[in-house]
Amino acid sequence: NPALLDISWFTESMGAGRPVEIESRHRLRVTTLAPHRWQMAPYACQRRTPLLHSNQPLTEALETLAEEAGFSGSEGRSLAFTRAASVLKALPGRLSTLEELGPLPGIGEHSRRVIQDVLEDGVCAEVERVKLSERYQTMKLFTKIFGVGVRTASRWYQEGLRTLVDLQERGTKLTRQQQAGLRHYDDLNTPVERGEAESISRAVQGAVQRCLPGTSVTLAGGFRRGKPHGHDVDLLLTHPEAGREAGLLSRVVSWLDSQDLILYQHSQENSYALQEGPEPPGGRDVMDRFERCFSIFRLEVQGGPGAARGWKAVRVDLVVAPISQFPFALLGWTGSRHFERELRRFASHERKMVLNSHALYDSRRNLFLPAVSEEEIFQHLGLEYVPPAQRNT
Ligand code: DCT
Ligand code: MG
Repeated sequence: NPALLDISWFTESMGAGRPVEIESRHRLRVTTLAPHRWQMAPYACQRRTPLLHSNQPLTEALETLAEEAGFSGSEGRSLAFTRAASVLKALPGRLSTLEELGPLPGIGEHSRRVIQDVLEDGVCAEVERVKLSERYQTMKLFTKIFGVGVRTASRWYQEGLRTLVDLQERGTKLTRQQQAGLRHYDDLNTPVERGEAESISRAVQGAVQRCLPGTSVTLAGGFRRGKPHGHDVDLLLTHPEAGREAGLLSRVVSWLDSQDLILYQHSQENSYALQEGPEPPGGRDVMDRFERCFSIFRLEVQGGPGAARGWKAVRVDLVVAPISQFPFALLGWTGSRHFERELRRFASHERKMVLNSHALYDSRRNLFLPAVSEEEIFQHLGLEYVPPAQRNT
């Protein structure tokens, strides 16, 4: 029963908006784009990537290798696998042979081999080996501790540590953050449900209304992209009158703390000044310089893993953005991580602009480009607007 599906967004970059025929539930035949079936814009921020896609086993395999490469400090290799996975996520149908891919951008030789293995055998031996390796498993275990990154996990592995018990028994020096991460390890590695995120958002809403009425609280991160669950709750705070947000965060956190809603928190001050110039905030692990609170909330629950004690620990990030930077903060904190990386790469390589979560700077004209909405930022970049639900790259 052939039906027509509009994929104009998909072939946009090729200057064509052509329909394809659906032959069966999974097979798409592009009638006018021979010889290979699919074409795709080169940057992930030029594509629409929904949450659900048809190539899960392939993207899982590639993302395992991306993660493994990241654990080994091979950022370039990690990025190559992430890029390949991102392309597959944007395909409008299930891939059944490697040939159908054609010369799609961003899928290298190694990724093609992995895809071929999974298509032919259902699994890729290299991926299975990685998943079983002691190093990968240990790195995964350690990096899931709040406050532990690849470098620390790698050092512990080199020192012969293999389990969470090892960390405790050998008296490994832990930061206050890591101690909290270890104490709440199981809870923090249990997915946060959307309802739980909304409930935390309401609690924060209540707190800001007490401290500074008019402040808005926006649920960003994966939940804004439509994910049903996530690893944390990302909340952006802003006030419509410039400057009023100063000092807000500490008052909000104190109040939440007084209500026994906070199990752990540490805050960082705003260290961003536009006068500093257009460079993206420095430091490998520094995403932006907003005033920010990294916290663990004590969320009352009725069912689920924490039901017996009546509460569950949940990671929450509170970020305060001045109103003039809010659209940039919202865009930056909505993700996905790869979508953000691609936006910045597009801005820099294609437009000679510097984009971060604070501002957009045009290096050719030497000026900042203000925006009051995400849409306006896309316009400045000359990109078609991609709604949050389509940023799941
Ligand atoms: N982000 C980014 N670069 C980073 C880290 C984060 O651009 N190095 C952005 C993208 C998403 C947002 O910040 C929130 O980060 P996470 O909570 O890690 O991502 P998420 O998509 O919300 O994932 P999850 O659903 O697991 O929380
Ligand atoms: Mg998140």
